[in-house]
Amino acid sequence: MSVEVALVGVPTDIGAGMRGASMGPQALRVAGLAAALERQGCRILDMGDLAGPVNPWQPPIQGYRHLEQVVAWNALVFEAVTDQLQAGRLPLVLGGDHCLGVGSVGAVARYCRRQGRPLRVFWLDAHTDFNTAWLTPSGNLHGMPVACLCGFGPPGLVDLGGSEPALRPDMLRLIGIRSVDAGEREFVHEQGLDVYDMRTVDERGMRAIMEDALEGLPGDAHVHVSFDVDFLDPDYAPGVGTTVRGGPTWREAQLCMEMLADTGRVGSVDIVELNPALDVRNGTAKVAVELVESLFGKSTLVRRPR
Ligand code: Z70
Ligand code: MN
Ligand code: MN
Ligand code: MN
Repeated sequence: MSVEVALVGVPTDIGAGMRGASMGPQALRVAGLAAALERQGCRILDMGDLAGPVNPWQPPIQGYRHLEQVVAWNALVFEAVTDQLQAGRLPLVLGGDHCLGVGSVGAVARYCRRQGRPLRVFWLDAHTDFNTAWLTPSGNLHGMPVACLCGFGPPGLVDLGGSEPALRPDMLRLIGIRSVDAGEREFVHEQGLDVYDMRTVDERGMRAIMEDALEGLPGDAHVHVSFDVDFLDPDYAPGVGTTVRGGPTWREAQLCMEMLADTGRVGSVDIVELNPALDVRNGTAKVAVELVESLFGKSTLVRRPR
């Protein structure tokens, strides 16, 4: 049995504070994403890129920048991801900025709810993306998708998949966190999000925190991985809009991906925030592809798997 992976390009930077993430889907393709997944035995169906509104590059209005355009893009993402899940394929969403997580994870959550399957979402990121209009320092919606998915955000985003919130906080595991705004931090605590920040990764190690984050994963669970490339240390991944020092090394990130792959439960993935305008010879895209290859089963194990 081979997995059929549908690449869904989402060339947008409307949710970000910097232009350029809209070039991410092509950079990932050029870096050899399809060939890497084929090496892991996947069948690839490239659906091309979705076409949404252009970036009007306006200041925020009442706490949100480009809300109308973010809603329009996410409606397209929601529909495209739903279509692929219903066709029995694994959607691999190529961003684009992280605001698309609202549509992507929202579609996965509704699909799992209807199938009666438990869902666990791994949010690999330097940021918690848990801002709201009243907490945000920037108005950028790529800093808000986790809050929107938990029911805190504007109409058009919180109700994309129906009237209930897409996620309960206990369905989320946030890994690699090291940049959280002051009000956002309080809200993360108030909502009880499961955050594996870099201090914890340093103290306990990637293996222990991933074991913890995977604990109790039901055998029939659907695992969604939302991989913000700024998760990585900028030494390895300079091509992102918001670099934050002190992230996982290449090898730590590989272990994280390998442990997710070992679950055999990965059913949908986002790769977001890659910004080719800030990259060096597409190197960050290549690192992202290497990590995704591990997420789909590439292993450096020589000893027999346990
Ligand atoms: C900040 C904000 C953010 C990504 C930056 C930054 C959010 N917390 N997310 N880059 N991927 O503006 O809300
Ligand atoms: Mn993010
Ligand atoms: Mn981030
Ligand atoms: Mn725990």
